Formats: sequence, C-alpha cells, structure tokens
Amino acid sequence: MNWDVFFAPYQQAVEELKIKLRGIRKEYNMYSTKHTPIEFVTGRIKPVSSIIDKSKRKNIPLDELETRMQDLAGVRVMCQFVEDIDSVVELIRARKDFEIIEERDYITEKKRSGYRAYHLVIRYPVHTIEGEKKILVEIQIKTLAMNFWATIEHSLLYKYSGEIPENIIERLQSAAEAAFKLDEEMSQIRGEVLEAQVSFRRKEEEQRNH
Ligand code: 0O2
Repeated sequence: MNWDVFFAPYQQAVEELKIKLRGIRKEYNMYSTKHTPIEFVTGRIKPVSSIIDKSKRKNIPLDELETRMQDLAGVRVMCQFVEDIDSVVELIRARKDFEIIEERDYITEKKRSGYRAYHLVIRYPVHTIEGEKKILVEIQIKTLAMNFWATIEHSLLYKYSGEIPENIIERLQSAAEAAFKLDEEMSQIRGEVLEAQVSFRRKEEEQRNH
C-alpha cells in the first residue's frame, strides 16, 4: 500500500475543511457582532499505526478502508460553550458543500469511558487531477473542556495500549464529570462572558478606526 498516494485526497479534504471552518470564525470576528461559536479548528490524517490497529479491531480489510473507516480524515472544531456545539452543527447542516451521512451525539449520551463530543460524518468532494473524488471526513465538535479530557484520556490509552488500569479508569470517569460540570458552570455565566467579549471587540474596532 502506498500510503502517501492513498492519503493525498484525504490530506486535501482536511486542508480545505480547516480553511472553510476557520473562515466561519473569521467571518464572525470581522463582520458580525455575534459571538463566534468556533474557538479553533484542527485537522489530521489518521496515523498508519492507528489505521492498522482499528482495521484489525473492526475486521476491516485494507482495500475497504475508503468506505468503511470513516475517520481517516478528521477535523475537530473546539467551542467555548456547550450551546456553541449546536450552532456549529446547524452551520454545518446548512452547507451545500457538506453532505452529512451520519451524526453521533455523545453529549446527550456520553460513551462508557466518559467521552463527550458531537460527531458528524460528511461526504466531501475533492478535485484531483483524475477528477472528483468523494471522501468521508469525520468532524468532531467539542468544548475546550471535552477536548482537554479526550486528549488526556487518548494519551493514557496509548500509554497503556488500550488497557488502562481500573483505578485510572475511575479517575478518568470522575474527571469527565468534573469537565462536564465546568461546562455547565460556564454556561451559567455565558451571558456575562459574551458581553465582555463584545465590549472588548468594540474597543478593538474603535482603536483600529482611529
Ligand atoms: P484516534 O487515535 O483518535 O484516531 P469506536 O472506535 O468504535 O469507538 P467509531 O465507530 O470508529 O468508534 O466512531 P466514533 O465513536 O465516532 O469514534 C471515532 C473517534 O472518536 C476515535 O477514533 C477517537 O478519536 C474519538 N473517540 C471516540 N471515543 C473516544 C473515547 O472514549 N476517548 C477518546 N479520547 N476519544 C474517543 P479512534 O480511531 O478510536 O482513535
């Protein structure tokens, strides 16, 4: 398998989606007085070792990766508030260039590990020298707190090769609840935070225009 050739359209899809989603943030910041629901965006191609592990775990032959492994290309959108996640989902649903084929709501129903996020799988057209190719991309939408928890848990999964000791699993579950509580607390003071951000932006704009 020539991974570089295989990954080329996926890499292109990730780069294009990062630009498009970052563009939404820019538009909010430059031309709107509304709070931007997007804090930052990252993207990655799944590492080969992780593809091989997952294909073994899920019994996916390598020649069926394109259709059966939905997160070869992944984009993450981080939000300040849980409420922003719904806004981002709505913005994505409204687009004509993203065809949503699956949605997984791990916020209403968290995973057993404690993982919370909203996942969308889209079919996205990239234009290559051989013509149009439709690529599956997983978009994960999370708050900063959800992302913090998932990043730490992911490192531990890697450290323990997927077999995290029971006492650490319990700690992670209680950390997930603490992160969720933090999101709830932040939602309570959301109005105050938004007002502060708007007046800060107004001041910035006044200074720029002088
Ligand atoms: P990596 O290393 O991030 O690429 P499954 O693997 O069966 O649980 P499925 O059906 O492929 O999941 O889809 P799902 O649930 O949307 O999960 C895809 C990705 O979401 C995972 O990819 C992770 O990135 C993230 N994710 C899902 N559950 C968890 C979790 O409990 N903890 C953390 N930290 N991330 C999670 P990979 O291939 O598992 O991993």
